[in-house]
This record gives sequence, C-alpha cells and structure tokens, in this order.
Amino acid sequence: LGATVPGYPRIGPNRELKRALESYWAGESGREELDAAARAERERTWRRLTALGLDTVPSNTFSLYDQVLDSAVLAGAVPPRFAALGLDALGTYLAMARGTSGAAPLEMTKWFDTNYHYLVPEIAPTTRFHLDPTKPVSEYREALALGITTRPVLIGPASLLLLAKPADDAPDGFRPFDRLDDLVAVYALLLTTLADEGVAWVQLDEPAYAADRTAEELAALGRVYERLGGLAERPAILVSAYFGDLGEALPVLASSPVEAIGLDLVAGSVPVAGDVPGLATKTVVAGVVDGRNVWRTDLDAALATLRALEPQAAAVAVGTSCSLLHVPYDLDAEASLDPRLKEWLAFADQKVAEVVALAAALRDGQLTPSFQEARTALSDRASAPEVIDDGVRSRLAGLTPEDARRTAFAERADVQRDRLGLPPLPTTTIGSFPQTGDIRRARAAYRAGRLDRAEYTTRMRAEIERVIRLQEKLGLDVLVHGEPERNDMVQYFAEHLNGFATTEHGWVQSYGSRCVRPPILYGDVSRPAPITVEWATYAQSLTDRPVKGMLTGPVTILAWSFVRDDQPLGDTARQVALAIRDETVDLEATGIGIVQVDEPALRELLPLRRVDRAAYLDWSVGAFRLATAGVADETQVHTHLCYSEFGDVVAAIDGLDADVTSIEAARSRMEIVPDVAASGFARGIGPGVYDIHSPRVPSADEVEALLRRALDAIPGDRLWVNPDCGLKTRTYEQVEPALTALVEAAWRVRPAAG
Ligand code: THG
Ligand code: ZN
Repeated sequence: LGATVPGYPRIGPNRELKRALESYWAGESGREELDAAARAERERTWRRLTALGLDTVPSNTFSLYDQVLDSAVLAGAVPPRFAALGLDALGTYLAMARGTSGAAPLEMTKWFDTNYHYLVPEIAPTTRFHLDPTKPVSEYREALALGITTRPVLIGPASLLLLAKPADDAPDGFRPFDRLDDLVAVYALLLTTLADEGVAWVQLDEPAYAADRTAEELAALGRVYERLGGLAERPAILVSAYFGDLGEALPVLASSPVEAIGLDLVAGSVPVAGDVPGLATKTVVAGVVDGRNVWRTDLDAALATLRALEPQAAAVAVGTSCSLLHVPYDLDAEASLDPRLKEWLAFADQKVAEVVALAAALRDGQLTPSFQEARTALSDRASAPEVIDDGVRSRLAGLTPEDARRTAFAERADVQRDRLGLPPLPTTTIGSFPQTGDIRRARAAYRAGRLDRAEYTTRMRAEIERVIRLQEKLGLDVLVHGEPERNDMVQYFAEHLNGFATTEHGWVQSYGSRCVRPPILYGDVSRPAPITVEWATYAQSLTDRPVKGMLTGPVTILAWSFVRDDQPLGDTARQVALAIRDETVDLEATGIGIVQVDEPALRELLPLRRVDRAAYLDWSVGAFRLATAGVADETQVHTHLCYSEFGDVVAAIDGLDADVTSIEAARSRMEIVPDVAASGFARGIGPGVYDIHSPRVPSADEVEALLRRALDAIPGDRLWVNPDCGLKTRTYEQVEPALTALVEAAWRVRPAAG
C-alpha cells in the first residue's frame, strides 16, 4: 500500500461539482453536463494523487451527494417510497437525498464529530438487500482506462447498519444491525465481483468502531470479516477506521483474515507493544498525517510514530488519519493568506505530499528537504509573536469561578419578566432571515471594494428595517435584525476577531452541494472592537418591541473552525468566550435586553467515547457560561441548539444556565419535549414548531397541535414559540406564511396557557 490516503475532497477545487449539481437541479443543464463534471473531477483527483506520488490511489471516494447514500444504494437499501416513484437510478438517488413533493428525503445527520452531514439509511425487516456494483466498478474501470490502478473505497457493512435507523414502519425493537448477515451476503458478492474485475485491494471503512460498541457489536464485526476474509475469490481487504482508537475492535480485526488495517494515529495512538499480537500478520496503514485539520505535520514526530509501530506489524504503510474530505484542496490557491501563516499550514495536496515524504523516509531512511522545512516552520510557529497575546493570557489567568456564575435562575426570571412584559408563549425566530440575491451581491461588492462603507451600511440598514417591519406586521413578540451582514455565523465572527485567518478558496463540503469555509484559529483570540452592536442597536431603534442580540457561542466557533493544536481546546474556548462576553456586555450597555448565544455544535463535539465526555462537557459548558455570565440579571440570555439527540446532553443544557433554550423538534413532532421536561429542566424552552429544513409551509392547525402537545409537558410561562432553526436557507415566499401560521397558533393556544 505504501503511501496512500483513505479519501479526498470531491466538490471540486473551484466547487465545480456544486455548480454542476445546482444547475442540473435548476433545469439549466442536462444529464450529460452533470456526468461530464463528475467525470472531470474524478479524473483530476486520480491524476493529481498519482502526480503527487502516492503508491496507491483510492477510487469510489467521489460522490454526487454522499458516500453513505452511495453505499446504501449499492446494497439495494432504497425505501419503498423512493422505489415507488419509478425514476431512473440517478432520479431515485437524488430523491433519497433531497426528497420530492410526495416523498420526504432521508434524514441528515452529523458524520461523527465533524461538520460533514451524511444521509441516514432507513432499514426495515423487509428491506431487500441486493447488489448494485455499478458505481465502484465503473469508477474502477474509468481510472484504469487512464492508466491508474485504484483501490475502491466503501463504507463497511457493520458501520453502514450502525449509522442507519429503523424505517418508520419497522416493528418496535427492530434494529438495522439485526440485518447484518443479509447485508454481508451482498458485500461478499461485491468482493467477488471486484475480484473478477481484477481489483487487487478494496477498502472497507468501519469508523463506527471508533466509538463505544457493545460486546455483541464487537463479536459481529469479527464474524463479518471472518466471512469476507474467507471468500475464495476476493481482493485484499483494508479495513479502515478513523476519528479515534479502535479500542477492543482492534484485536477483533487483527485476528480476522483481512490483510490490512487503517488506524487514526492522530485522534488515536499506537497500540502498546504486545497488546495486539494479531497485528504481526497485518499491514497497518498508519494515519499519522491529520486528515481533518490544516496544520503542517511535525514530520520527525510522525516518523517516530511510524517506527514505533514497525516492530508490531508485518508492514507499515503511511496515510492520513481520515479522508481528506474535511480539508480544502490546495494551500497554493490562497494568494492573500499571510505568508508566514501559510508556512505553518497544509491542505489536502500538501498533506498528500507529507504522506509521500514519510513513506519514503520509512522505506529507505532518506529524509527529503521537506523534513527540514517542517522543522523550520514548526519552530517559527512556536515562537511567533502573532500567536501569543500577553493581554489575553493574563486576562484568562485572572478569571475566577465567579466570572462564570449568574444569580440563581428563578430570581433572574422574575426580574426579566417585569422588564420584558412578554405574553405567555412568546413568539420569536432563531435569528437569520432569508438572504436575498440583493443582499449577497451587496456583501460581495463591499468585500471587493466596489461598494463603499457608507453605501453598504445604507443597504444593510434598509434590509434590517424591512425585516423589522415584517416581524411587526406578522405580530412576533421578540424581534431580530435578520443578520443580512453575515455570510456565515462562524466565519463572520472570525473575520472580526484577532487570532483568526480566513481563506478565499478553502471550501469544505458540509452536505450535498453545500459548503463552508472554516476559518483558521491560529493565535490568542481577542475582540478589537464591537462587532454586532451597531446593527442590533439600529434594529432596536426602529421598534418598541424587544430586539434580540445574536451571537455565536465559543464551542460552535471552535467546532466550525480549524483550531490551533498547540494548546488544550478548553483554553482556546475560554479565549473565544471572553471575546463573546465582551460583545454581550456591550450589547447590554446599549439597551439590548435579550442576547442569544447560539451553540448548535455543542452536541457535535461530544466525544465518541463515553469516558471522554465529562471532561468535554466541563470545558464546553464552562466556556458558554463564561461567555454569557457578564450581563446583569435583567438581561435575558437565550441559546439555540440544533439536532434532536438531546438525551446525551440534557444535563449539560441545564448547566449552560441560559434563561431560554430553543431546540429542533418539529420533525420529531415534539417527541423530545417530554424527555426534556422529565429530566427536570425548569428553564424557558422553545421547541421548534416549524421545520425550516424543508420548503414545506405548515398550517396554523398543525402548529397549534404541536404547541398543545408541548404544553402538556411544559408550563405556559416557560414555553416559547419559534421555528426549528434560522431562516437563512428559506425564501420569503415560504417564511411569511409559515410565520403567520406560527403566530396565529400561539394566539389560539395562549388562553389555555394563561
Ligand atoms: N455554518 C457553518 N457550519 C455549519 C452551518 C453553518 N454546519 C452545520 C450547518 N450549518 C450546515 N448547514 C449549511 C447550510 C447552508 C450552507 C452551508 C452549510 C450554505 N453554504 C453556501 C453554499 O454552499 O452555497 C455558502 C455560504 C457562503 O456563501 O458563505 O448554504 O451555518 N460554518
Ligand atoms: Zn439550528
């Protein structure tokens, strides 16, 4: 295997695939253009990885939408509502990804602790697994025709089922994992088919085993690879796991008849010598180059790790810790990035080069000049004045527990009730309003210098006024300014804080055709000047109703950035928290009575292993409290969290000590509300009553029913009425009638909440 990587970005260095998909969806181009764009991106990838010097190049890492969806379709796991549409293969695939008027799409959720989202396969006892090997086979042939021999990559069968959910009509107690034997039969057929094609190696990804697994799930993993490894005719098998240590799954795999195991040695570590004797017969693909952060690798340290592994394994190959899907393509595309900072960084292509250099060093002991370059860059970074800010450090050192503590919630609640004078079941939104083409163009023109500051401010103010008047007309109780000035809720703050750099082309796929440009947090963080105060106070000046100030919380800013790796995350989080705290205090000083600090990513960074969770929740909750405890009792602090898996973090949400928390609940029809109430959560809560992830507009009757259900579990003086999430990705045609229904429903239910 030599030098290789488990995966590579696929959206295109200039987001070519995004554009091709979106123009196909808009009906502006046809199937041929889409296929051509996809083929061009695959060819570019294989040629690039070959040119950079990898010994073995992966294939089937391309996806039109999502790799989990690809594997589900390969196994025939197409739910009946999509099969019934009678569409061709592409039509069915895209219907599963995006839905149609009659068929809701597959649910989307976070890919482990990354900012990538995958589509959740739906499995029933009746799912008829059957092999459709078209995609990996045709991509293998496509590469071969270019003279490049590749290793097809697929999600392994055990992880595919562990990432799936039971279909809605599955009987109680049914688990997708119950179908493992049936699914493995399909994978067995696949391996035989690939062998017939002449495929020498296949990579099966089992990242679900980097999380805690039951004894039953561990035993099942062993059975899967006994069976696949025992096939008479098959390619050599590489089982790859990433985002952490394999733990107890490692000896299971090591004693199965697979040829190679891929380990994440950045999030995980080299097994203790002698602990896993089975490794002695395996090739270990050592993921020593971080596949999900952008720092240049300490090549000496990585080489030492590789050498420490050598005595334990039959052979050591070199790779990145996980697929490079999570980093941008090429640092060389960044013309405006500070040249000094650039020396400290590596994007996907630079990481591939690091892998190649490490493999060469391991093979013949020759250190290429890149080793010396890495040493120079690392020592420069360690001593750079841009990284250290003594003011920030001494402020952090001077903090006391009091700084993260407010008066008891019940006391504050009384003061806030008197000040705000809101009705029961107050109505509000999460913060962002639809971003019109005009607004995006104005921001772009301002950035490019084609619009001056005064004209830009005039345009933004006009939009804010429009949004305020609309909310007044709709009858909402707590208003927002709508965030027209923000490109992204993290990037916007990064652009205004010291210690962050932003990129021009550093796009990373978030889901489907959607991308984000994560900022790079490289140094001590501080706030040089107020960021949002001007917009929020302008909005407040237009209306008598309370306007909420809108901020992004420290944990989410970290989660959606590339964060420095030279100090504990908790320290970095507290620096960001202090910057946000300064902003809350300034908002309060200008008369803003409600400040919302969003933490949609709080759940996302929760460690995969239970043993690590308490420490994480300690620093993450602490950072949020530090960010929000600087305001007086009469200032109401709100927070917003996305996604519905709250069981794991209800106690932590309470620990945030926010006065009001809004959460996603519409898609699960308020299912989580009784759980939240049963946990003893006694603060204000706004379970979303309008699913903004879909273009569908709810009726007032429907919202009313949801509210009545919520009111069964939560008293009316603590229940807020709001959508599931921000409205940024919706249109005004959808938002206006939906918010009309929301306000109407709140009015209908209020008498019962009195
Ligand atoms: N910001 C960041 N990460 C996120 C979200 C976010 N992760 C979770 C969730 N929200 C992901 N959702 C989206 C929704 C829309 C888009 C990206 C992620 C999106 N992106 C534009 C695109 O691809 O066309 C580009 C945005 C831009 O112009 O800056 O629409 O909100 N960091
Ligand atoms: Zn949300």
